[in-house]
Amino acid sequence: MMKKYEELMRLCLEQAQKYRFEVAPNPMVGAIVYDENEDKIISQGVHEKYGENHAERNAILAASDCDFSDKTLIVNLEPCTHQGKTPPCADLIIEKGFKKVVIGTYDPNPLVCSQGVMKLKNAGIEVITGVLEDECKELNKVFIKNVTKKLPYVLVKIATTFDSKIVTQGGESKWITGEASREYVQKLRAKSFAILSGSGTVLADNPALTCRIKGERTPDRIIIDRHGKIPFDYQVFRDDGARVFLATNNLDRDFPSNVIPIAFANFRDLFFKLYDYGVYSILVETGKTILTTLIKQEMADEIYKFVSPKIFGSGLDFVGNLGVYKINECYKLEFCDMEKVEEDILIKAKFRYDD
Ligand code: AOF
Ligand code: ZN
Repeated sequence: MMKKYEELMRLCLEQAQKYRFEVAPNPMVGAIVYDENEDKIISQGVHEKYGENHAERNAILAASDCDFSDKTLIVNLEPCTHQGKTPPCADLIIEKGFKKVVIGTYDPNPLVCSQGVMKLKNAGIEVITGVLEDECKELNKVFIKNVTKKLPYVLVKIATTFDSKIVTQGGESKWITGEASREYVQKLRAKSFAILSGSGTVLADNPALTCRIKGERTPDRIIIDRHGKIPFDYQVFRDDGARVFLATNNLDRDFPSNVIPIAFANFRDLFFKLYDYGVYSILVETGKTILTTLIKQEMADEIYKFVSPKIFGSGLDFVGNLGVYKINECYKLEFCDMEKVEEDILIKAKFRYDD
């Protein structure tokens, strides 16, 4: 039966992820009412919009006159117990008399936080947790950060040579990785609320920092330009419907209407402010200076390092001086995944500041 639950859980995740931007900062959730005796999906429900019905409620509504007493509910996130913008799902599940509930991962929301599982169990419902847990956590990693820290999830993308260089000693950086890796980055952009870059990169390359995949949303842009060095006719300031957050302490000028200036003390301060603007996740695409500061200030959550099969020898390293003298002073990561992207390798790792 576990294989079946995993298959159905995968289906929940597939449906849920379609509403990434609509539901934020709430989680992406999908639910299925399943008949184990008949091996049949009775109905499916998804959380489609922030403030509206949760997935469990939609799945139950879609199975209107069903007898739930021998049915199983599959859901990728623990059912809620709190009265939020919608009534508690756990109560509805109990009221409908479900036999079994299969859950992907616990809800880290302090208002829920394992109370959902407890409530269902206390009502005599069989509860199975941790089905496809890693995948369920991965899908909602932005929500997990948002609800526990009130900060955006920060993913750093970096493209380096085999010896971790990002520029040759002659100043060249195009292109280090292959076309497939660069296409992969476009997909990352499509999933991000905003892309962050700094004045060094913008002045050197004049990038557009848009998502070039047709039909995908254009992410907002965050430009770090403390002293206001970038002229407003640079591509990043183009009015293409995306918001442009200009992190600067040079506020004594006129800004184009699509540009929102933000004064900031450090990255934590900036990210709290951006979170209030609805920037729930950030893809960082910068050079060495910003990355070094982000790591030092413990603000990067994850890194995607594209490694090309090239060696420069000399040149610019992707990260600078972090003040590490002893091995036990180093910054720690946890490797999460690795894949071949045509000629390159992509390494995915999460920062572990608490270890
Ligand atoms: C969702 N969708 O399908 C589930 C959620 O303000 P509310 O009532 O929408 O409650 C939001 C919280 O409910 C959310 O932070 C999460 O903890 C929990 N579960 N939320 O938006 C869902 N199952
Ligand atoms: Zn709920």
